[in-house]
Amino acid sequence: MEPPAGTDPELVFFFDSGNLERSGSSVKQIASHATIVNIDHHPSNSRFGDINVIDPEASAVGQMVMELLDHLDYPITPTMATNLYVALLTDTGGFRHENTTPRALEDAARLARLGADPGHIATQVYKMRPETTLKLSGLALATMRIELEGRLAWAKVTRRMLREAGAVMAESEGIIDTLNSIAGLELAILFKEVSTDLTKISVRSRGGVDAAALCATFGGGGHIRAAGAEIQRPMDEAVRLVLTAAKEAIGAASSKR
Ligand SMILES: [Mn+2]
Repeated sequence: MEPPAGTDPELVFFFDSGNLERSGSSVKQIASHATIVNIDHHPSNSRFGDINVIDPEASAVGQMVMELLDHLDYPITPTMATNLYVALLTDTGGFRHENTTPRALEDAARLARLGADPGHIATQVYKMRPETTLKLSGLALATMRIELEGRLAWAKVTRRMLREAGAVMAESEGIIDTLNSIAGLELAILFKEVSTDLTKISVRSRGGVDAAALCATFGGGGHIRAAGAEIQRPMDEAVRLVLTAAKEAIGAASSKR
């Protein structure tokens, strides 16, 4: 985020930013002499502000902003309600993640009463994909393989598919979640061919496997349920290496149970 040119603010608010590094170098420079208010819900927040308001119980920072506005007796306009609703919707994965608490749903209902339109917002957020994205998704899902009696699913995105769909690699982002929607699945892996000798992987785990630990073996990282890595190998080699490690990890996780 760039500050407006020619400004030298004395007070800077940070929202949803676990650390100062995430906000870019120009902000950091301003922050070196401004007063910083750090409002966030990441438990790992580095508390870089002069004032730190951290609430790991909040599903979205938008909820913390609502509390702040209430505290200051500041009315929430329909535009503000719309933006705050987007924060709640997206941070709960469309009210599907484990952080979809009663409080999140109550706050969403309140924002809807204040003028946020849930149907319209969902359309704007989730139903605006270009058709090239769906074409790419179709080509990639056609390569899907299911192994270990349905516990492991994987698929590939190649540069050839990008050309065929008229898409760019960034459009492959949602494919891993489609793979991860299979009933009974424990581990989903998507292989992305970035170049002849660079393959990226996205991993999702719903079972006992730590996705971050699996990706760490290949120099990557992330969270227990969602992680990734960049592997300096051609696609086919990366597939072989990662699948071997993934099957071992699934085996080790199930023997622990
Ligand atoms: Mn957030």
